[in-house]
Formats: sequence, C-alpha cells, structure tokens
Amino acid sequence: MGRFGNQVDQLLGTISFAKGLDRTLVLPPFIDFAKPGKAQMIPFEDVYQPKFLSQYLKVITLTEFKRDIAPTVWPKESRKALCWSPRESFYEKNAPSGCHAKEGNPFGPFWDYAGVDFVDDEFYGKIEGGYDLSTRGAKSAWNELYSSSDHPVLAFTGAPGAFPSKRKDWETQKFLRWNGKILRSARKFINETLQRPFVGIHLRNNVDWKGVCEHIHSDRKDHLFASAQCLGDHPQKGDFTKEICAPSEKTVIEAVVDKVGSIGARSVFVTSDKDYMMIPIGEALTAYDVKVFTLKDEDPFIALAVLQESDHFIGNCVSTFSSIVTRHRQYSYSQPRPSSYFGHHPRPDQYIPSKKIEL
Ligand code: GFB
Repeated sequence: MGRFGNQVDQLLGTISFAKGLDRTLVLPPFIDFAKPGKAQMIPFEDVYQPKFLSQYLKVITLTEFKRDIAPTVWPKESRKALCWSPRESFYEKNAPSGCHAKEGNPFGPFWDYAGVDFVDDEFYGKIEGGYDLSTRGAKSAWNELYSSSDHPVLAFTGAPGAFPSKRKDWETQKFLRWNGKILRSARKFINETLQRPFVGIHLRNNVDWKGVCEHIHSDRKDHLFASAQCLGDHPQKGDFTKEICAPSEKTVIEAVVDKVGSIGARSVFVTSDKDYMMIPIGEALTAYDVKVFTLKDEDPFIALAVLQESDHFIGNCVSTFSSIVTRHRQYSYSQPRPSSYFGHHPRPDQYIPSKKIEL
C-alpha cells in the first residue's frame, strides 16, 4: 500500500507476522508509482540486502522462489489468494464476490511480476485479530487453519502488516541494510561533497502533503501516518500542530541554524520531494560559513542512505519517508544517532495525559 515509506512500514509488520508463524518470507518487490500508468516493480534485493534480513528470519528472494520453490511446492492448480473477506469486483458487476487479487493497479502488475495466477480464494477474516499475532489465540488459529503442510504458501492480496507500523516492530529496521550500490553512491557523495559534521534534513512539502496536513488541529489526539515517532503512542510527547506536519520556512530555518550551531556542523544536506529551500537556508547560514548541498537528480534511496549517515537528522514527524531514517538511526548502532523533527517541541517522555476523573 502507498509509496516507499508506507511499504516499508507494512514490511516491518509482515516480517513480524512471518517470524511469528515461523514461515519463510518471500521478499516482495517494492512498488514504484513514479511513472504514469502501470506500477513498476523494483526487486527487493535492488533496494535492501537479503543477507542482513536473513539474520532475523528465513527469507528467499522472489526470483529464487519462482525458480526453485513455486513449481513444485506450490503447483499452479493449488494457488489460492488470501484476503480478509470477499468483496465485489470493481469491473465485473456479475462476477462472484471474492478476493479479486489481480484486479487493478498495482495488484495485477504485482502478481504478473511474481508469475502468479490464482485458482481460488481463502478468507482469513474468521481469525480474530487477523494478522495481528499479539491477539490472543491468533497464532494458534493460523497454525490450525493454515498449517504449512496444507498451505505451504500463504499469498496475501495485501501486506499482513499494520499501517502505521507498530512500535514493537520498529527495531527490525536495523536488518534492512541498503543494497551495495546504494550504499556506495551515498558514501561517495558524503566523502566527496559533504564536510562533517553535517546536518541532514528532509523537507516533505509537495502538493499532496498540503492535503495531509489539513487534517491536523490542535486537539487532534489520534495519529497520522508516522506521527507516533515524535509524539509517542498516547500521544504524550508534544502537541500535534500544523507546524509539525507542514513546517513554515521560519521553523525550518530556525531548526537548521540552531542545530548547525549546537553541533558545529560544517555542511547541511537537504532532501525534498519539492521545495529544497536552498536559497533561504543558504542565506541563513552565511554567517556560519556552512554550505548547503543536495543530490543531483535525487534518487530517493540514496537520499535516505545519506540522511541515515548524517551527524544530526531533522525530519518530518508525520512522514513515513522520514521515519525510515529515524528508525535506522535509533536501532542500528550501539549508540543511537540523534534525530529531531521540525516544529516539534518534545515534552518529557514520562508525561502521559491523565484521564479526567469524575468524583
Ligand atoms: O514514502 P511515502 O509513503 O512517505 O510517500 P510519506 C512519499 C513519497 O514521496 C516517497 C517521495 O516514497 C518518495 O517517492 N519523497 C518524499 C521524496 N520525500 C522525498 C525526498 O525528500 N526525496 C525524494 N527523492 N523523494 C505520505 C503517505 O507519504 O503521503 C500517505 O504516508 C499518503 O500514504 C501521503 O500517500 C499523501 O509518509 O511522506
């Protein structure tokens, strides 16, 4: 579901599901919507290294699965799609209700890429909690209803992982290590262009984002996308303001100048899906003799890999794209690398809003 940040979020839950059932995870491709028309599939191994993830659970690439496993273990006539409950077809009014696993974009292109057609459907809505194995009885229900001897392959029409991801699954991000080509490009850029210490910032400000931030008001209590990363689960670590979602130029500049000053940064690295604010940031930093850089023809994976390596990262709390960076920094090293968020003024961790008690 969604673009890269959303897909990684759901991947974390999917990893947890496969690990919880002691199943092997067939590494799915990432789905790229950058070009109009049919979604493009990016092989998992072109983005992350399977060997690191295999330190945590059993995995197999889709290529290996298609070549070595599927033809014998999952013969064509036994391929069933697994979805929560039957639904009507979007296109064929008279078709019986079912999973309609290959209907629409990116679903059709996804399963075509996997080389899979389904002969039937299975509905797992009967399992209380669904794919959330922390629900009492869910794990044993999966093992009973879908034992690996009767159902050697579970093929889901949607990722069996929550969105937004659950905090308990965040640490798994450390097993998602960029593919060598991405890492080399990021390190080359850092070594040849940036001077350490450097502050990395993510500015999420394309037109689609404006619509997202309109849903925020001061007494909003529930989360939006990745907002739990700065606000906490309750949420208890600050007020959910519009500035957290769509920081003004003033907020961005103040945060960057403040961080450059406090860590003695010598350069700033900016990524964005729209407005890099290069001129105002550059002007604000002239007094510090600090230069501001971006990647030429920014590749989102390389951009994320550079941000992960920064000495301090300032992200957008609501964006799942930012949360890839913050999770990596939090969990991949013996000492977490520092991150902060535009517009967020943290309250101490232990503060939890108390419920009003009527006496
Ligand atoms: O990753 P994503 O789900 O994060 O979607 P959010 C945002 C996409 O925009 C990324 C591009 O996957 C990238 O393709 N993008 C964002 C960027 N920031 C950058 C950047 O700094 N550099 C580059 N190169 N690309 C939300 C979703 O996006 O957007 C919601 O969570 C919804 O589902 C909403 O779609 C509108 O979480 O930021």
